[in-house]
Amino acid sequence: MNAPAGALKRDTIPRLQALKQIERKLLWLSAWMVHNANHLRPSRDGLKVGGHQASCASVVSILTALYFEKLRPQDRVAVKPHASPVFHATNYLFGRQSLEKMVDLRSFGGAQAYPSRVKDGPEIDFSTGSVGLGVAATSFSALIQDYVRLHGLLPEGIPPGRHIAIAGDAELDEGNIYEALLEGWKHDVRNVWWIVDYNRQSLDSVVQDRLFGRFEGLFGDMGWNVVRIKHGKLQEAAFARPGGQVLRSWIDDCPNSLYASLTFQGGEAWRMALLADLGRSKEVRAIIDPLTDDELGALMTNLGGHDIETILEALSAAEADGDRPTCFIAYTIKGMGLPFAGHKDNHSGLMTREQMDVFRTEMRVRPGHEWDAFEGLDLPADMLRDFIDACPFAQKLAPQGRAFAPPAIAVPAAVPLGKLAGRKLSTQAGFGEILGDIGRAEGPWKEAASRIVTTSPDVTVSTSLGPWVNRRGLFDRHTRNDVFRDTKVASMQRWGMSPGGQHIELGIAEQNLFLLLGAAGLSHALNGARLLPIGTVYDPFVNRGLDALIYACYQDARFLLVSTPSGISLAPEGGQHQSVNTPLLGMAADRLASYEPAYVDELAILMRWAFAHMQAPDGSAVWLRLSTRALLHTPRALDAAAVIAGAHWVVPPGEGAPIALAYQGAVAAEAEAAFAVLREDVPNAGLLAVTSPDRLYAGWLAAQRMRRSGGEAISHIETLLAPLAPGSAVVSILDGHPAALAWLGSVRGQRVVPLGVDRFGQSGDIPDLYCEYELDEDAILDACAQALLQ
Ligand SMILES: Cc1ncc(C[n+]2csc(CCOP(=O)(O)OP(=O)(O)O)c2C)c(N)n1
Ligand SMILES: [Mg+2]
Repeated sequence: MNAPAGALKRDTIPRLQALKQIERKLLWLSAWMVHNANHLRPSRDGLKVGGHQASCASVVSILTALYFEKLRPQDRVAVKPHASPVFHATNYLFGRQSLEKMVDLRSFGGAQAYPSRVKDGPEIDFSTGSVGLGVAATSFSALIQDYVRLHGLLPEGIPPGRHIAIAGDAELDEGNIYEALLEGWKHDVRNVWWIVDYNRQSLDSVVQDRLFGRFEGLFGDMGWNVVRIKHGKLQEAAFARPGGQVLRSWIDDCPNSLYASLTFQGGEAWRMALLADLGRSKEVRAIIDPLTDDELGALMTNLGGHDIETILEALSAAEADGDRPTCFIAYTIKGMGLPFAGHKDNHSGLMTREQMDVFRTEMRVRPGHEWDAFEGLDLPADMLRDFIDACPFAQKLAPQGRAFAPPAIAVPAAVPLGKLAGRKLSTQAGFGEILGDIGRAEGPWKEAASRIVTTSPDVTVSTSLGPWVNRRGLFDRHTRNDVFRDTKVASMQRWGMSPGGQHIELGIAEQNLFLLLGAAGLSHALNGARLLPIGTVYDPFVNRGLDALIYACYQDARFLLVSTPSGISLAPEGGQHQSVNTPLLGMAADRLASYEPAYVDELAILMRWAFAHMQAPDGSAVWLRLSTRALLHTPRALDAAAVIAGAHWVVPPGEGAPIALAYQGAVAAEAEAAFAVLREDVPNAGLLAVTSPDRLYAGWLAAQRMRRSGGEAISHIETLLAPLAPGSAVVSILDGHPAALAWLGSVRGQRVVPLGVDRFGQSGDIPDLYCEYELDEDAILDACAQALLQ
């Protein structure tokens, strides 16, 4: 990255003046964009379109200072969800957002209501929308940046970036923020800034007074620098005058609600309130009496978060402080500069047409020129264009902009797999063995293995990552010896930590697991360094991190999730450890291909495929639901394509067969036993191994869509079920919610008797539990009898 040609030119432009012009334009464009969407586009459904003019106005100065002065192209930013319009406007000024999309804000194909990587394009570093997640994501992306840097994977000449969240103050109510803070502290995360838009308003209300004191304490405890950006230059100048400290104390002590209400009411109300409390001070009167109402209003609302100079000073001081994580509490006013500034109900408030007309006049925007980038400003357009083009942030990192697109890492034809025949092995144990063997480093997997990074929320050993970790070590920015090993205490686990380690050990918080997988799964785009992230977790606790998992998928992050153990097959552990709903989650989650193999030969096919699918342009993240239940492996030839497509016949049905069993996962043994008995009565019955209801279902829907649009397609499950007789029956069995397979009957109009778990589990052994929940051989045969009689 050479200095841009315009950099010199930029130095000749009065910088603060230019920034203030941009600030003004962002305020206008964001308010106009929302206005246009709500008032000027015809509505076909009568729904309110919405948008957040007040939330945008709150951060206009912060965005201006950051994007047009401080940010470097390698910096990565999560912008608070409700600042989406002003963020789109920012990108528009950089030429990275189109006019058409802004005109179409919140309509189909237009700019998204909340910033979206996938829908708005790669200039969005992090999607935001579910409050709290984008903020925390920056801490994990900073950790991943350190990881790739210390592994020597960053592209040459690209210095590490800063990972920045512009957060709404109510986002700090979300618990995931504090989980992330604690985890960040453990990993000594650097290069993170969180800039809190402290407008002291959320959606419903004005937030508690002096909350900042709590934030300061919490962040300080986690090793963060906390910087308050409280007063602007006007206020500081007033405070420096005789009596100024009295005024400062009054502002500092003013309850949030009163401050907001006075802001809304304006200069006259400020004067009455100040005179009532401080009217006897001649010095204070000397400050406020000469001011007009408007000037007094401007002074009282001149908070630090609206003063570009003050913001820049605070950011520069933090830069000089190095890479220490820093939280800026920027005092702002929600709706600043708009008619509903400070009003507690302004979150979804929209300016009326009349208010917009007044605002347009104030902004000197001529009708018909509302979208012009430099309309009504005090500096010439070409000067501002030069200024923006020469911003450090305007520079490209890669030919296509700021997002990288490194090539895929080659994936060998097969994973290492020992002899399975005759062994009793669970899929979880098989996973541990395969990954451990990949971790031996030599041979065809050497390159791919060097890109694998594993992580687990305190269940590394119990999800069978042990052999891999023993070979590859734990990642830490600092080398730390394994004390147990050094003192020769016997242990199976070798837990030395170093910057070269390839396992990131997390605390128990599952949201952090998925936030980290999300960050690692975007490393190719954000860091230009492709990783193959694998996260392991107990299957039921996917629910605990579900929002962050969906968030990672929404961002199109690429990773392999291994959830194990699963289902009631985890017998003695009881109901809170036995998952029921996860197969349905796998079906319902977009950009997540979900599988549940029963045997390790299937697992081996799927693991190899997953490493490729995670990297394919039209691929996705992959989820493997595994089990600790050991099954006897017998030699067989498998159709890999069928395993990947979601199902294969273990015993194909004869033409016109009246019944088939379809099993998924660890209940294979019961299905096989029942099938042996069934075949005595129905010799042409079939036995179907389902590896992925998710893929089967997706394929079926896709084929139907294709046919509806006149194309020809037949899905894998349609082909598989074709030999069965019309009106035949399918008994489906899985250790999870039966609805995951109950739909099979709709494919060709067959009758399904679905077996599975639809109640909370409990402790027991497998025979007792499979009997109670109707998954054992008898239950399957009963279901077959019922199916054949129907
Ligand atoms: C997880 C989640 N819960 C609830 C919401 C609905 N919601 C949208 S904005 C908001 C309050 C935001 O307040 P703040 O973060 O202070 O933003 P600002 O004041 O800057 O608009 C809430 C509760 C959401 N988007 N995400
Ligand atoms: Mg707020």
